[in-house]
Amino acid sequence: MKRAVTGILAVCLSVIWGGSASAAYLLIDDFNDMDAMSPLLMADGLTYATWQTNASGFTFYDVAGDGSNYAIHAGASYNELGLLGVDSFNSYQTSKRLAEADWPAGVTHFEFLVYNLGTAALTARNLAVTLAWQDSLLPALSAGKRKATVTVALPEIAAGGSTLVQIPLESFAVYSSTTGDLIGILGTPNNVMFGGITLANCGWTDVCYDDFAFTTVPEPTTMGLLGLGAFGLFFRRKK
Ligand SMILES: [Ca+2]
Ligand SMILES: [Ca+2]
Repeated sequence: MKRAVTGILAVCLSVIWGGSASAAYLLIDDFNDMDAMSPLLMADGLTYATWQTNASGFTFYDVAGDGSNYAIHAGASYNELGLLGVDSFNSYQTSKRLAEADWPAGVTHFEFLVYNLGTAALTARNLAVTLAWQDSLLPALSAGKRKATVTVALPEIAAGGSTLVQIPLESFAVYSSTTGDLIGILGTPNNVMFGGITLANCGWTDVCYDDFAFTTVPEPTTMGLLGLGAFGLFFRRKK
């Protein structure tokens, strides 16, 4: 009986774990090559998506001080950092966009790191994150409705600290007057073609960004079940 119960628990654990074992991670850029190009996976195998600001230039910051980890610094006077340039979306060719075939299964979130490189705490503030999507797969939408913006509330970041921003892709579906039509589309990333990223109001002194990626974040309910299952095994062992 005990073995049977343990076995059932193990099966439950493996089934639950199986759901999150498909964790996906699609790196857009870690900036460690100090190159303005993104290592974004493209349908044609080329990696020439470029980062740009709405003013000229940005720098790469040596986060660790030993050349092992660089981040991108949009500059204190700039207010927009973009990959492929969401606002000039039409000027880019289809081949430069992440294609449907490149999406790893199970992606749920868009994430990136924010570093505070300064000697004072970075006060909490809002950051506008825009993702854009390939137009031909969204035929019903006009040009102004191919992108969606989420306002992220950054917490206070201690001097020298960092924070990981994780935005559920589904939250991009709930947006303003111009992108409401995207409801139901952005939550199914396997069916759309990714077109670009823009961070607005991001140009602060001593603030850098790193590790832009699409990833899988287990749902709280899954984590709760995992914890429950682990507790069950622990409890049985003690008996
Ligand atoms: Ca890095
Ligand atoms: Ca790069």
